Amino acid sequence: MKEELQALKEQALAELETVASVDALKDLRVKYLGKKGQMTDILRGMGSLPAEERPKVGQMVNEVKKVLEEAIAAKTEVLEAEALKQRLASEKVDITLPGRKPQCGHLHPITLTMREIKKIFMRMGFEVMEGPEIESDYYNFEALNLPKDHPARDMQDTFYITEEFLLRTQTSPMQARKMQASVPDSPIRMISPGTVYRNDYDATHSPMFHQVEGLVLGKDISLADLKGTLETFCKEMFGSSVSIRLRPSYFPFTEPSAEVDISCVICGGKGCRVCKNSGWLEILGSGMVHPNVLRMSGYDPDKTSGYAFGMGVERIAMLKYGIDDLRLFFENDLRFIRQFK
Ligand code: 2NM
Repeated sequence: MKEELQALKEQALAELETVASVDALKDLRVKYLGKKGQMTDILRGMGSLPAEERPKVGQMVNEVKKVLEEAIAAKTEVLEAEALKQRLASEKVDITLPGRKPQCGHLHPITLTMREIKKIFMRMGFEVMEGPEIESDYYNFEALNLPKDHPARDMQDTFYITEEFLLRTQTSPMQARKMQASVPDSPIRMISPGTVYRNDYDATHSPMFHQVEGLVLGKDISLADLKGTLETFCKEMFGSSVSIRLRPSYFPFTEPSAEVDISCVICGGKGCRVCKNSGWLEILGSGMVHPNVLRMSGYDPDKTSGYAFGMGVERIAMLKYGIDDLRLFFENDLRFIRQFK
């Protein structure tokens, strides 16, 4: 048995000399010292030795194991150092290369347009008030003089959550809230920007879109104030060379009502595809606040008058940036979105 151990040791050490890689070294370790290795085979024979021989042989087994472990460890160190040296010689890091630029996000064109609209009105002294997107039937319709049989209240056009609650179809409910929260007949000059929802989807309608609505109330506020303020807004938004015109219209919450058009920003009013050869673009709805709306929110139409208006942010952005399909805003194609950095 002693001879067997001696032979095993010599054979292992000889083989170790020829090993050239860390992987081969691992194999060698398994072959001699592993659970199913040659050392284990020899140990199995211990049982047949006379009792007095066993401690001596046991001691020798431990010595051989120790010698082999140490030799393998030493060789591992040598091979690893060699491998590292080779890698350092072949791998080159060019520390003069410029760093990678971090990808930086930016605001969505609708957010940019929304901010610009808000800024213009803030400069004119308007306060900005936001409200809930889930509204009651009362604030979204009833308080704004939309009768029960009005087509906008149809299930086909409005997303109802329950019979009483819905996704707001306009931001004006916030204005009814503001009137009701104010001391009756105190002046108001506000805009309410935000997201609104209507059951509609094509190149010019999205079920989710954005609006800015405005309300100005006070003593002797007239249609002249409406026209002057909205003309200033349009010139700030689209350039000082645009002119505006008011066209009679109808809204349930205003009387009289008017559409505000701007001279076409594409052709300058000569007529083109975008303005359908009319020279004008519809940009806003507006009007003098209906007496019923004032009364329902605690204002006295004999003491207070005022105007209101509303605009679609997507439409403004489309005209400002020359975009012909509104769906582009919400498809999140980065090739489109990245143009508005
Ligand atoms: C529009 C057009 C005309 C409007 C009315 C009101 C309120 F609250 F005073 F009744 N807010 N906004 C209004 C008027 C909105 O959007 C096309």
